[in-house]
Amino acid sequence: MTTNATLAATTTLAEATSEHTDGYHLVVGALALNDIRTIYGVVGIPITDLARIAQASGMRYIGFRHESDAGHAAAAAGFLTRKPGICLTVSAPGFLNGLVALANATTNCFPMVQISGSSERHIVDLKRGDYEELDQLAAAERFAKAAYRVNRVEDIGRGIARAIRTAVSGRPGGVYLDIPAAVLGEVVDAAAGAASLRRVIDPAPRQLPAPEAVDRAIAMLADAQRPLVVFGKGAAYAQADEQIREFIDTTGLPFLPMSMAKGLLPDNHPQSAAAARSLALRRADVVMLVGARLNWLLGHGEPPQFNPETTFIQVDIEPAELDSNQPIAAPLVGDIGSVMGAFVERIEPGRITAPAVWRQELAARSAQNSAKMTQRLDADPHPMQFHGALRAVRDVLRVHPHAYVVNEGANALDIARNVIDMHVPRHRLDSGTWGVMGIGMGYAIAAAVESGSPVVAIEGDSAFGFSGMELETICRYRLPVVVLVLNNGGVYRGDGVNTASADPSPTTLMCRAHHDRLIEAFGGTGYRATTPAELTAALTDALASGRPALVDCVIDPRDGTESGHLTHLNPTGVGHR
Ligand code: ADP
Ligand code: TZD
Repeated sequence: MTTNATLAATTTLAEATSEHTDGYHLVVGALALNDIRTIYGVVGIPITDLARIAQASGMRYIGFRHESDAGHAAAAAGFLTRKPGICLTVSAPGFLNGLVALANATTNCFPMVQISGSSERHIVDLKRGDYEELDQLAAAERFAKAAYRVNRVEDIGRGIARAIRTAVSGRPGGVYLDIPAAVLGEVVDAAAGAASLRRVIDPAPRQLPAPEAVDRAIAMLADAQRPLVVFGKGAAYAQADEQIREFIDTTGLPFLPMSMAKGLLPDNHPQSAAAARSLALRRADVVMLVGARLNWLLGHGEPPQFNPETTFIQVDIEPAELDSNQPIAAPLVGDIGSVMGAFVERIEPGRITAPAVWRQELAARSAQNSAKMTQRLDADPHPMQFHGALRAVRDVLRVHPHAYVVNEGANALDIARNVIDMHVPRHRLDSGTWGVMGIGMGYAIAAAVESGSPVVAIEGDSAFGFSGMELETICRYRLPVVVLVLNNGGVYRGDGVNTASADPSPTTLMCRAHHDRLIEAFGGTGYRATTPAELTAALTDALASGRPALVDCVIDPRDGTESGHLTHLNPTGVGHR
């Protein structure tokens, strides 16, 4: 069957000359043959022509202002589509700028491929001082799932196929592909070049669990007094939405979504234990992890977050993950779609239920916590605080359930995660496993490019600064992205004082900066909101326009906790409140 991608590949190759092609065209042809439709990057020597040729072939090239942002965009595209996002970087410094995103993607288990041009091998390897000299392959090796180099033009098809399969199969991650400038420029016979390209068949083959492993887990859930299912971003990534819904519906089990699994099942689902999170984790006797690791985000599965008697079931595609923190009593290795499908098939009707006493315990705590939260959200102090601002955002987003939410910061992240309900799978993208700042604009751009849907980026003012220049990219491509800067004038808070000198304190940022004016420089619409009502009006208006916009949300500099919810990780142990 001839697909659009194969057509594009053929056209691209034909364009080189009727008889000859080169490394540039082969890279684009190989990507097109594997249904890659978008490249994110920053151009320069030696990859500028690669971007031009990609555009000429009908592929989209989205040009950024910094490679970290392009890399984060590629990672987000990988998470959203289950196809590796592609990030294109120039040699040495551009490569290194992109490497943060590649490492972050690997940590988050997002598939992406960073393709970087590199300088002359025979000069680099003797350290003779080439233009942008760096042994990039060696540097990338430690920070990626895998790193490869293409040394011959005839290996371009093989290299790209290998990078794609490595990125998406098993536990997804970031792959580095080094292509020296000389290989890109090498001219070869067009027919031989076309014949060297490969289409990867079934890049992430299903991995089925053993039936006895499923039965072991079913027996544990059937005997549990206080069972709990925890969904992580691996479950969202797996696109096994149907199987997961069926499992939760047939068992009636309570569940907790990790932050990027929010919306996999709607946050207002009656079995969601999100509003009783601490109690659910602390009291559960059997916890089933589905695409979620027992890392720091879950207190390593230890007290005080968990009960020391808890037994664990874990569903993961990566066998080495199991037992990494707590002993796993029922390991299930496989892809989440296959594993959850096997559960649904093998559970006899009525075998697994959520005991009524447990359901009531969770419901009572949820009601209590929700009442407290409502009280906080309804308070309307002036100056505006995080909760009031985020209540306004929540209410507007309720009428836009298909909008993507990107979220970073400390308080801006922790509070928004709790306040903003998600109703659709894979619509929330945030700082993730590393708690990294700087993903904001890259993730937002990828979400808009890949989906065409509106995106609302909820940003701490410090967090926004890491990728803020991409406002120009958002405006240049006219993307439907609304950036909300929760501006409390500081890292965490804006009232830091330097008692030692006249310099600003380490946490101080420019008090009362007008971030709204930044986007105006590029033709977008800037708003400034000092009350929840103004924020409601601005966000409503911005979403209705479908145009790039930024709302500077003026927050009380005294609101926010140092390190957000991570006060316990501060070495001094004292967060300022
Ligand atoms: P969270 O931060 O949301 O708790 P993590 O990133 O810690 O989630 O965990 C995601 C887990 O999901 C990883 O251990 C990864 O190996 C696993 N995973 C990713 N994709 C799949 C898949 N298709 N099938 C099974 N497990 C997967
Ligand atoms: N650099 C990187 C790349 N990642 C980080 N996580 C940090 C620095 C440290 N850091 C945090 O962990 S949160 C944060 C930083 C700098 C910013 C918090 O301030 P904010 O958010 O304005 O973004 P709030 O809402 O005011 O807390």
